[in-house]
Amino acid sequence: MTDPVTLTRTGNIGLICIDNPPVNALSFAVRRGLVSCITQADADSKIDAVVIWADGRTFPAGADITEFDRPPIEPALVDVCDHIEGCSKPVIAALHGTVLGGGFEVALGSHFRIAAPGTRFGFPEVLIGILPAAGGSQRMPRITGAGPALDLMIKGSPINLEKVVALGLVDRVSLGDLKEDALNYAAEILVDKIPIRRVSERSDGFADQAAYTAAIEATRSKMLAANSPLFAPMRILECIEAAAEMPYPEGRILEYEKIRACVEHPQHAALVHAFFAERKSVKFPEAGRAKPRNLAKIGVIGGGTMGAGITVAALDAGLEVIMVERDAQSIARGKENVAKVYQRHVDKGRITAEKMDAVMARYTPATGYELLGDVDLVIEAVFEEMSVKKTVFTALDKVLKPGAVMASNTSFLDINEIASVTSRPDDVIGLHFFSPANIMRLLEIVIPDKVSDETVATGLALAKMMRKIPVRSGVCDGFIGNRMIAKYGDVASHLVEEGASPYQVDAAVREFGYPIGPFQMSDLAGGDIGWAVRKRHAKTRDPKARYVPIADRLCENGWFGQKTGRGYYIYENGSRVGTQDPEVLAIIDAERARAGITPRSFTNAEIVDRYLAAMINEGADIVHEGIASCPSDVDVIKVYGYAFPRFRGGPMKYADMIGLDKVLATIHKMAEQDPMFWVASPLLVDLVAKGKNFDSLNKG
Ligand code: 3H9
Repeated sequence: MTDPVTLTRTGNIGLICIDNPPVNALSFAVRRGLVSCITQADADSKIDAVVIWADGRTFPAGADITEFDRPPIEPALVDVCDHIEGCSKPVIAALHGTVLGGGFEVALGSHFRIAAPGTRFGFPEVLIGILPAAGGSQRMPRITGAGPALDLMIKGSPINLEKVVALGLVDRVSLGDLKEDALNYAAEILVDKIPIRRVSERSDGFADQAAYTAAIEATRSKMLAANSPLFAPMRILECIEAAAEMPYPEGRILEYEKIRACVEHPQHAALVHAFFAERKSVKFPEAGRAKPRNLAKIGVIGGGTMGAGITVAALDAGLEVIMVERDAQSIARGKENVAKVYQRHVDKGRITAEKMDAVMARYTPATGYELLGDVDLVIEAVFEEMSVKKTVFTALDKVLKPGAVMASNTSFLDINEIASVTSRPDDVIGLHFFSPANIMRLLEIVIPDKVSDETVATGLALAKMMRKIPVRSGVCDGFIGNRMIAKYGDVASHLVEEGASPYQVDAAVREFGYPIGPFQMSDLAGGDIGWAVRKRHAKTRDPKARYVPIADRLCENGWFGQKTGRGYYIYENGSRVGTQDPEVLAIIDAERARAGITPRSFTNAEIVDRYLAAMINEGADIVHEGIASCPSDVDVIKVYGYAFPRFRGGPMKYADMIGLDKVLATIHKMAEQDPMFWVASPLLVDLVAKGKNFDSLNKG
């Protein structure tokens, strides 16, 4: 294996090059190489200054996350950064790409920093439940004070070069070739005899002690008020607070203690799982077998909330869009829906009016299919009814050019049946967006039986252009996400029928980490949507299956949730925050009496166990049937489309963490009460019997 870190010499400047694709992560070999090269450069009398530079697309994007579940190997990254800082000769970090986490810490361990335009900087450790622990939490506030360090480390989102320069974290911007400019900068430092500046010895960030303390206290109060369940952010705050209170060597020890606590916390393992799950889900087998078709111009059928959201996502991706609606009035509304999004950007100063005009110039409204002859792909987002979809696809089949991809945004319906009305089922695919489609990152790519690899690869390419997180799903009622929600939604209604109030169920689910509970969600989405689905299923529903009609009673009253001012909650004067409704509780009581149920009390833990067991069991069946490629795909869908708390990794990861036997025990116990609803997934039974977990199916 070639060494990923090398030292060469140009005149009297040593050039340390890191070469560890794809993102130059600071693996053991890179850390060892950095220490060794700095030691050599320090001892080499022909070298007077050192540049650290990285080959490829970026300066190190952080510690190597794949090493986190292995025993630590020396040198630790914190020692590497200290070793760099301890070098007796000026060390200049030459930065480009995404300077993140440990990579940023290597840069802060260096004495001077030069960066290429477009470089992004950040401390995303919090997103995997840890903190910058290679001295970063101690060094950054020494330059910037507490506020910017708290902001960067607690949010975890990157910032651009201009901001980093303004904060004093980068000394110079390279306007030409970065490597050459860094070597010249090193030479200049030597000629001008600029003294070495070690960040750990600086204290300019503490100059305004009152401002430092105020920033810490303001953030602490905000965090306490928000009552976030996340463990790492408060540890980050404690480290930054300590930076001003103790010398660097002591702060470094405290930083180590805090990261140990983070690493041992279950949120870390769950978040690392989520990180790799997201990256695994995009790897479709079809993409290795076929190339995507060209995508420049697309059609969107429907200008409602969904169609307009998809249109905005496509315009944002740089595509031309033709939106088709059935008549002048509908298309006018569709256009307004699209324009509204950009107008809001203009009003908030995010884009200029000229930029809005330029984007809208790529948008064409239409009331017929005539203009669709040369589009590369069409996404249908019309009313969720098979006959309507079939009419649209039959019409599209007549006008689209050969090779145009025909996508349906259906969230439940059988795409094989939709494809069957066309002469080209190999071009038909499901692209299930989530509302609002221009914001939500999840995209379920649904694979019908006859679809070609090329069509799937094109769907994936569209997802990439739109910066979506695509997940592969087979065809079944509701695909992965909505099929699961149907199950645990039923459990929520069972719980209410048996004695919990919708308000308690919502509170228990929020306590678990969801932003809102299932009944709040129903009110937000509109109770009529679920009602339509239930009516559709009524014909095929087994009369022996348990059915709770409470939601129907609410809908019969026209209580569809927020949009009607009333659902499970009352929304006074257009408020988006609901209050409890005694009339809803009375309806529930009446339905319990009708069903002959004597209500009993539930603990929140009992509610969550049952709710999650149904979700996990359905997820297991979905994997077992091959609808999802692996359990981690189910996790990605739930986290990105259904607000499952990311810090718990997703339902399948959560099941692994609490123990599959425990989940199975809940299912068996519930089956005693309702054996028709609670059928343990064969996959779950098999894994428990073999002492394995869901993660064992994620490999490969
Ligand atoms: C840290 O630094 C802790 C320190 O404070 C010290 C503590 C002691 N490690 O995302 P992509 C892989 S914590 C290992 O598709 P992009 C990734 O899995 C770390 N592997 O590309 C994928 O592999 P594959 C702080 C990593 O262009 C491939 O690289 N840093 C790492 O869309 C391409 O990734 C972070 O959290 C890693 N650190 O985005 C940064 N990063 O091809 C995390 C990536 O096999 N990374 N890989 O699927 C990112 O945010 C994005 O990957 C990045 C590139 C923006 C860099």
